[in-house]
Order: sequence, then structure tokens, then C-alpha cells
Amino acid sequence: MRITDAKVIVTSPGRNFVTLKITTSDGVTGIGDATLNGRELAVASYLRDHVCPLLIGRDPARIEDTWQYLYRGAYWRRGPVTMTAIAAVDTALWDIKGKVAGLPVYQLLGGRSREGVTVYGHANGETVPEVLDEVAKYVDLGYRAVRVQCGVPGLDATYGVSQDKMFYEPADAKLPSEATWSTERYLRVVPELFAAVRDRFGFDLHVLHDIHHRLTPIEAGGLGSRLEEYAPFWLEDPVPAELQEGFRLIRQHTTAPIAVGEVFNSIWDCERLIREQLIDYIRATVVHAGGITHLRRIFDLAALHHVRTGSHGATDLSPVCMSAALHLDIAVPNFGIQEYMRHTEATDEVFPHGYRFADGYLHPSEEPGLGVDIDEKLAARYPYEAAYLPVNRLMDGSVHSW
Ligand code: EZ4
Ligand code: CO
Repeated sequence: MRITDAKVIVTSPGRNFVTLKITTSDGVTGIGDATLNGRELAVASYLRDHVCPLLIGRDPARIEDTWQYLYRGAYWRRGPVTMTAIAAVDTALWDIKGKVAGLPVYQLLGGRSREGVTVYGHANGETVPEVLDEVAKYVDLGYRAVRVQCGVPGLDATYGVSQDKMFYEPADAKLPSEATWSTERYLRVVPELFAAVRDRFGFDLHVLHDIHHRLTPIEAGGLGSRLEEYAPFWLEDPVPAELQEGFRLIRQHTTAPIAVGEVFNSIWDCERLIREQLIDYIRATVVHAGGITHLRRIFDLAALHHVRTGSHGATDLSPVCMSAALHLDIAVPNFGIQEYMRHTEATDEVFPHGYRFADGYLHPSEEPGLGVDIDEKLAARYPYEAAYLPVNRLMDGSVHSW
């Protein structure tokens, strides 16, 4: 069997998605997510212009060899664009392998380690009482874990807090919108939010919070220590993570569990974080960290160092990525939790999928392969629309960490 076709599909059913579809000489198809929020067309070009021509004629069964060929062969290693492109190929080849074997991909990864994949939803609101009402909706839906974010008093907009409640889309403008940031005000409101959530919902619910890389290590350590009495499940992205050593300082000041990695694209972004046990959850994803093959490698390293998984699962990761993530989540020994921001109906129609939510868990599809498809006719009805994430500035106008 040989690869006979590889094509890139860009579609925007409510938001942009890039998908790679590979076809074999036996007529088997596989798909992979290649969406990089706000830089979608760069990955589409990387695939179309530089990768698809190399795939034609290759044996689709050789997943590891193809990964190494694309990673080492390009000479230019790593980076979000490259690794997202490689991820798309890798994911599509796992999909094909599953279909050829007649097995869901998680069976090829060693089979089930658990009955379901615990997910967390996003509860956000401008004020603390608004957030509490949102948390209540998730509890009613059966969620066992909820991320809480609230507006910062005195700031116009806060990243992570949306107008739409049950569907949240952070890439909100054709050119980046701008928001103002104040660490002092933020640090005052978060403990109030946690106190109110624990007061109303008790301690059985897992409560998560995303700092979006906004603090310094010492600020994050201080916040973590003040939140410890509310038993946060994790504090996500406390600081920008280019400097892995920064997390050591956080560790010296708090036992609040730390999660990081949604912007990581290779094992080298987290090698020290994991090896020195500076984090508790690694949030790298199938789509941005080199596909199932490379993410499995990261997760295995993490397993040796008491680090559990907690993959990113926002709306800019398509149902193709979510399907792939669930096959890994159900199989790996050190799974922790999976983020789950539900997609809109338009997105779900373009990407019909077999995974389902029940009692706070997501369950991967039992179909051979990944159990997800793309409706190309429908996809063609939604052309690309430029959309970017907002930029944050401090009160004095300087650009702040994302
Ligand atoms: O900002 O997916 O934890 N989730 C998040 C997301 C990310 C977006 C970036 O593309 O932080 O909302
Ligand atoms: Co995040």
C-alpha cells in the first residue's frame, strides 16, 4: 500500500481549521488536525508546498519512519509551524493504521487504562457571582472538574472571560484586539473567586484556573500559597515557560499543583520541567506537539517523573485533534485530565465524530481508526476568515506577556 494523495483542507465553520487528508492506493483515508490559531495559513503552506509532495509513494504503515524523515530530514527542527505540520501527517497515519487493522487507535496504543477520560469545562464570567452560576451549569451537566476565570475589576476585558458562555472563542477579531492588564488587581480577585467557589460547591469538585502566562515566578508562588487552602486542582501557565528554571522558584513557594504546555511543540520544551519534577501536569497536545507519536514520547518521559497529562482542548483544536487526544488519554498510564471546550454545532457538522460525553467523562469512538471524519462539501461552504488572539498591554502601554 502506498500514499497516493495528500491534501490540505482549510475551513472556517465558526472558526478556522486546517486538516490534512491522506489517501492510500487501497482507498483508505486518514485525517490529521493542522490548526495553529492565528497562523493557520503558514501551516497549510508548509504542508501543501513542502510536505505533501514528499508523502506521495511512501508506505503509510511506516509511522515512526515518516515522523523521523519529516523531523530530521527538514534540517530545521522544532517550532510550532513545523511540528503542527508533522503532527497532521502523524495523526492521519495513525487513523489509517487503525482502519487497516480494524481497531480504534487506542487499542494500537496498548488498550484501555481507564473507563473514561475525565474532562474539565470552562466557567467564566465578569463577576464572581456570574462565575458561580456558570459553574452550577457545568455541575448540572455532570462535569467533575471546572476551570474558573473571572473579570478583573477595573479592566475592560480579561482574556479567558467571554461574552458567550457555553461556547467560548478567544480569537475574536480580524486584527488583534487589545486589552489592558494589571497584575495587582488580578492577584486581589483570584483568591476571592476560589473562596466563593469552595463556599458554594464544597471540595468534591475539581477546580482549575488558567493564569495565561501573566505572572513572574515569585508572583505565581505567592498566589499559589494563598490558594492552597482552597485546594486548586491546578494553576495553569503561571509564567511564560521559555525559561524552564523559572518553575523552580514557584515550587519553592507553593504546593499548588502546576500545569503548563499548551504552547509547547516538542519534548525539548519540557524536558527539564519534567526531569526536575517542576510541574505536575503536562498540557502539550497532539496537534501542536508532533502528533500521537511524539506526544506519547513526552507522556512516557512524564510518567517516569510523577508528571501526569492534562492536554489542552480549546476550540482551536479541531474534533480531529480531540479524537486523537482521547485515544491517547484512555491508554496512557499517567493520564490526569483533559480540557474540553465544546465546539459549536457548525464545527461538529463539518467534523462528524464518534466521541461522546457522559457523566463528566469523554469516551473515544469505538470505530476503527480515530473515529472522526471531515465533510468536504460542507467544509467548502466556509472559507478562511482572518482571526487573531488579542494582545495585552500593561496600564502604561507596554506589551505584556501573552
Ligand atoms: O488560549 O486555545 O487553556 N486554554 C487556553 C486557550 C488558549 C487558546 C489559544 O489558541 O488557554 O483558551
Ligand atoms: Co490555557
